[in-house]
Amino acid sequence: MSNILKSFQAMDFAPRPEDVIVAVMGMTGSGKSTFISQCIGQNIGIVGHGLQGYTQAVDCYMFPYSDSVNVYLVDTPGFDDTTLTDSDVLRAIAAWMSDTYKKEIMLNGIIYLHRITDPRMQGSALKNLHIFRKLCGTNALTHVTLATTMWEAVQTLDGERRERELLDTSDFWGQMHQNGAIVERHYNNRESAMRILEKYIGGERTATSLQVEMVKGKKDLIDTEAGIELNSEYRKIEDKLKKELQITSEELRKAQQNKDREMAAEMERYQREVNEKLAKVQMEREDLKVDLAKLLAATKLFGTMPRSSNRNSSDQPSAPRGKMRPARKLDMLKGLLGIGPKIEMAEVENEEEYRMKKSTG
Ligand SMILES: Nc1nc2c(ncn2[C@@H]2O[C@H](COP(=O)(O)OP(=O)(O)OP(=O)(O)O)[C@@H](O)[C@H]2O)c(=O)[nH]1
Ligand SMILES: [Mg+2]
Repeated sequence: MSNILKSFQAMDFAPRPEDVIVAVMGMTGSGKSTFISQCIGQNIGIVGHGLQGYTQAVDCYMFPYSDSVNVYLVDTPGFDDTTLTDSDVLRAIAAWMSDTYKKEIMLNGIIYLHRITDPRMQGSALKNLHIFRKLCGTNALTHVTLATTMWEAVQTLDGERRERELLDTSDFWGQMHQNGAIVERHYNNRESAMRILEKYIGGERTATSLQVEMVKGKKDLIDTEAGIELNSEYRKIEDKLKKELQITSEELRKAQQNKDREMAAEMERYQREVNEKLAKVQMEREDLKVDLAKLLAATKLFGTMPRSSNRNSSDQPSAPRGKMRPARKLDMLKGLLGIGPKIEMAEVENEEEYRMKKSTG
């Protein structure tokens, strides 16, 4: 494994003009690290198991492709990571991309992986794709490969139908494909991985929109196209939380008026919870307000902070007869607003896992 360069260090990263640099992106669990291991041809211990995001930083792996060409593969965390915030992920990717661009090192290709087992493209799958699209920009699209993984885990007909939907929907892969992105199927073995990768050997390099915006345009991350996209996701969450606070305040007022102390206490507890969530979202948005210098200084080359999870389940007291239990009322409110503890099919690998995850809460 001596010729594999892990944990990118800017000073060690000096690819020659003939070397090939390819970034691998996509949702958590889409198979990015697996793809990289397959290209390298050995298990380098970077593949995850289970639903938790595994790759926590931007790492670069090198392997000699021939006597004259080394290939550098850049592993990235997904935007839906369970441990990192989306801001952390964008900051880490922006830091890597901008630092290399500053040194005039560009990318030969970007491979975006997507699980064909995901029955629907929504929620975090769509968010990932939208941020990816903005991060690339139109110019880099001719250097992009959109590849589906996990074909052996679907019925071929289902896979083909989903692939057609990806291509036929402009907002999914349609527009990117029309603008030059190549579409491939990855069959989970080295031969397939190398077939996808080899297109970039001997090819030209390109810059992504994010690199140009941060380095040449001297924009803060929040003002880049990718930053704007992520910021708008944060705004949507913030709006929902604020609406939730409004409704909860009204419920609290009613409970106080009716001298329903139990309900009032529950509403107050819930308000605190929502306020904490709101503060967290606002902090994550603040994290995007960085320029290149601050970003590189703060991340000290891709340091990322774990996200604190704050999901306590509390025992619910029983309610007097004829009254709706506070917990049920809360669930109803959350349901109305669409912010309950929801598990999306697109976030798990298959239906069995979905059912398991649902039944364990
Ligand atoms: N059946 C099948 N399993 C795959 C394939 N690619 C990856 N996996 C499995 O899917 C799981 C996640 O793969 P990873 O390569 O860690 O995914 P990742 O995209 O790097 O995930 P993060 O690091 O969390 O962002 C692992 O258990 C892999 O063995 C594939 O093409 N087919
Ligand atoms: Mg990984």
